[in-house]
Amino acid sequence: MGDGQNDDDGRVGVSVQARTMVKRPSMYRVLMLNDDYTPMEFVVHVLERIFNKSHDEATEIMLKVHHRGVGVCGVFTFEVAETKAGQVMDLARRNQHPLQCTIEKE
Ligand code: TYC
Repeated sequence: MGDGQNDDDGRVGVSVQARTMVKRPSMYRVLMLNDDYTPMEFVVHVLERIFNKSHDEATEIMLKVHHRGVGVCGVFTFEVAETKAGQVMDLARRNQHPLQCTIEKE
């Protein structure tokens, strides 16, 4: 104890791990892809339900994806991004829509 690097047994590495633990986590964009078949209202519903968007925000994002091919639904830590992308794909599959969602490191 004392210098933050050596514990009572004289082993090193404690401060290295402590530094790792306080780093900000990498962030990941959840992207939604356009397709010709998924109804616009379904995409808006997904954005409201899974990404907590207002109806106006959800409509804006949906139209952006519709016109440009891809759009950002939100930015999250890895596990949250993966979970939300999975929830989108599950909901789409259960409703027999081909809607696709992926994640990408910021
Ligand atoms: N292009 C679809 C249509 O015209 C609507 C749509 C928007 C689909 C966004 C997917 O991620 C999407 N019905």
